[in-house]
Amino acid sequence: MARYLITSALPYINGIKHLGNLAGSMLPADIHARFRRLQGHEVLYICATDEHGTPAELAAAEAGQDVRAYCDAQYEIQRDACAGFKLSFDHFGRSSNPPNHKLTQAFCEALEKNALIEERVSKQIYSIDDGRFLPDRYVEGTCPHCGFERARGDQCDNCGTLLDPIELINPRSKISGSTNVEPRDTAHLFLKQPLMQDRIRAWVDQSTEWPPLARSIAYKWLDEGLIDRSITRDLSWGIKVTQNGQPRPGFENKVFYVWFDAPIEYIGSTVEWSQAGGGDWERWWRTDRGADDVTYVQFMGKDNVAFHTVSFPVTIMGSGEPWKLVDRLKAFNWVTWYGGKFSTSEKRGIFMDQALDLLPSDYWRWYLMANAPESADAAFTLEQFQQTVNADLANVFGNFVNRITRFCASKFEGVVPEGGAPGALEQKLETDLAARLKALTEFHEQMEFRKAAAELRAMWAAGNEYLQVAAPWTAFKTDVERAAVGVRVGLNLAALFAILAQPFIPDAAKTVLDAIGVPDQHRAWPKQIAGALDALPRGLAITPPDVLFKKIEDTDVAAWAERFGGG
Ligand code: B3M
Ligand code: ZN
Repeated sequence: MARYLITSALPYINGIKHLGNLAGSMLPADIHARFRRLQGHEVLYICATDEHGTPAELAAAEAGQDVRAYCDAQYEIQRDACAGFKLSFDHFGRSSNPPNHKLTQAFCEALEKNALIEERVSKQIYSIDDGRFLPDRYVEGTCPHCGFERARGDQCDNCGTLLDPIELINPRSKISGSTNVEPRDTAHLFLKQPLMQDRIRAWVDQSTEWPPLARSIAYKWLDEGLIDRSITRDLSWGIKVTQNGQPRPGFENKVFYVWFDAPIEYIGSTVEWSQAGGGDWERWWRTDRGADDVTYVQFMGKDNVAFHTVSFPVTIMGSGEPWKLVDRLKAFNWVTWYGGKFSTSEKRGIFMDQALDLLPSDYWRWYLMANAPESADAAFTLEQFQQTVNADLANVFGNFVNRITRFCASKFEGVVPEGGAPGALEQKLETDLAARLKALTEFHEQMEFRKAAAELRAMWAAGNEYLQVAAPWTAFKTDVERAAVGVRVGLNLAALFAILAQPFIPDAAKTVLDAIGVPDQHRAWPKQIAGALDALPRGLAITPPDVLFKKIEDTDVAAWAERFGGG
């Protein structure tokens, strides 16, 4: 038994996430966590909302709410949507909670002791009418690179260039629209990342378990050369800057930059878990307290990779303290909405809460992972969603379970038949499934979600083929013993398929396992197929479940396309 610490990128607090966000971090992390738990490993799956920075303040202002009240409300909305999708977090915390404040301040102080922090005066945009500095997204203006007139202070959405607000041409305040702005001096803390460049490179060199996408992004940043990074902002909402545990002079109106404190919340949320009675958090994070035998796995979208492979490791290593670093990292491309962007404001795409109003979570979980954006971006289309759900879940898995359990109920009194002996057909099935189970397990271990889903689907299909040939409904008329074998093997297959489906579609899997009466202790991930086709006690009473998956109709697709802006 091993120990796995699993984190998924922390969703921003500014509004409910869309299906693409879900597919690129939280959902695959959940599937991996469930898989590792089924294997019998000790798993701690941690996530939280990312609540600081200008996006949170601006969204609160737009909603006409105080930022703390806004975050409180949004946290509950996101937490409930995650619960609706059956994301099995051990803890879902908040980056605004006290543990993160303490940790973030302590990290900065440790970095400063190691001469990695420098206080430096630089020019920032000051709005005279608003009486404040305008960091990041608080200022808009014309992009100096492409001429786009609505570029944000931190990034131009037209050409994608990362910007410093001071570079904008014709800057104006996002708060008041005022152009009465000027550059003014303000002090900030800078993290001297170049001093850590060699150590980070050496660590990336030996992080051979990262996938190519993550490694190449890390090397790109290292090759371009790390720069001193400002880790504070002129904002009021966030984590206050301290020195020796006291408010840092000159920083009374400043807080840490959101990307400095957000990854620290992985630890903060684990402390929250501990405070809520979860257990000893240091065992998971401090290598001097037992965390050196933890495997730490992170899940995220590709735009977050540099922050996790370079910036956060600079914080961790630079502290000089024995913190756990990431061992394996899984990064995803984008899920697009018919090839374009999901957009809240333009009502394009389906968001997490809306999805659950339409269909149960398993439908979405299956589709999103069977088409996971692993090697390239993946387009979500309602037509493909319909096709995948109907083919895989309704016709293959659902139909298999319904057919065999109903036939058992009508012809074998609803109990696992006693008689008959398996033959060549069963032997061939077992050989085939043994190879597939090995592949399925490896794909899960390698976090290859598309391949894992395809392999599971292939096992379900092999079961259907078996039933097609064994045809107990035909055999029953001439050879009851033969039919008994078909039914017994069929019921055992239904149980096996449900056990293996638990990470992807936990609710439907549970319905099947409950209907067949598989006790909890027999729902673990199987190491081999041998015995699995005759695992249910003969004579065990089963109940056919209700229809597992209803088909998605063309009329549904048409209605949803209209409502969510389909192709
Ligand atoms: N909130 C960005 C994002 O959701 C950011 C991730 C933080 S992970 C520490 O893409
Ligand atoms: Zn631009």
